[in-house]
Amino acid sequence: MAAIGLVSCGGGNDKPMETPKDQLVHTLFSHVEKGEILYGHQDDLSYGHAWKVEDWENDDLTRSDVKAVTGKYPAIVGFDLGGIEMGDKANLDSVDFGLMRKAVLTHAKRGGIVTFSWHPRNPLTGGDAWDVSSDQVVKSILEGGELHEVFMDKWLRNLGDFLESLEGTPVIFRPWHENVGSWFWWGGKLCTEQQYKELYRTTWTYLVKARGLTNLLWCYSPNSNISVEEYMGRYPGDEFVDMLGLDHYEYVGEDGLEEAGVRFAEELKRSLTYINRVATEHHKLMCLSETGLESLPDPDWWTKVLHPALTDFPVAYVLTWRNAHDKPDHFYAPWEGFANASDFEAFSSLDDIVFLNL
Ligand code: BMA
Repeated sequence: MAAIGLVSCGGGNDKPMETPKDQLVHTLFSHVEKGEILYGHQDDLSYGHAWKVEDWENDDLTRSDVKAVTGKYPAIVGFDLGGIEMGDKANLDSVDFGLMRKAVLTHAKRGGIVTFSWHPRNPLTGGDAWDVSSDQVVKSILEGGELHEVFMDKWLRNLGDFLESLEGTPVIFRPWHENVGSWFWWGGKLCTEQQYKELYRTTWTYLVKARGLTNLLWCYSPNSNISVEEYMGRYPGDEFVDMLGLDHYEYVGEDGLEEAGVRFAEELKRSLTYINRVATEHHKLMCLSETGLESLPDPDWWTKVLHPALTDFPVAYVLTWRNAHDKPDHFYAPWEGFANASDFEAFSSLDDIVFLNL
């Protein structure tokens, strides 16, 4: 296992000051150059399989399913901002935004890296991110739309306030994800390519230009099983994106576990091949922004399926999804006592895989 460390790239007086974002870009590229892949886990410090931080103000946030199994925290911890746009107290998975902020700062202080996804509500219908009952939602919040002001003055303002409260901590921000499939209201069939790009750019322009946030590393992360044309059809442009991501999961079908693993790896390699080509051409980082096999029925998934599928690509990080505290089968990393734990431990000890080494 390799160690993670922020690389200081401070220049002399003649060089412009590096922003927190630039420093994070350099840190990630330095791991990529060494052939290292950072491991990440969603919501790792807020809850895990059958436990949850409750009294967060008095909690030192040392509990982690990943640490319980490997002795190490993940290098990357993911958080979800869904609900921040409404000014909610807690996110869509009942994580208090106070706890989230504390966990972000705690993880960064330990030397780790943070990433944010965002499952915002549907502003037109009041439903959730998965409410695809109208294809007018994106249009309604863009300039000229009836909800544009609400989007700018409430939604993005609330989002900006939270991101600004992180004391300049650099974070990987990947809004409007899985945007080629049509399960979110900003998905492929729910808006035109042009509207999607405008949505992403409007978000970027507000946070970067109007709010002056220099700590956001922007990740564009479509879903998988799409062509490079579909992937790039909604690409917002080089100015707005620092990292090319991919959300890709393994699903077990009627043909069983082994075939599922083969399919997962084949499709992953196919997607990473073109993402690598585009990332090289556009000088961008790349990552596997979400992945996993729910409930981990494959005892060797980490070392026999995931790792071999990744090793040929300069992937900066791989993040497995959350271990829900209230849904016993909804987990993507092992927890103490789970059958697959020894393979995960072996994965965490591989030379090219980076966990947080305290
Ligand atoms: C999904 C599931 C949901 C969750 C959402 C946002 O993939 O895990 O239960 O609410 O992500 O975290």
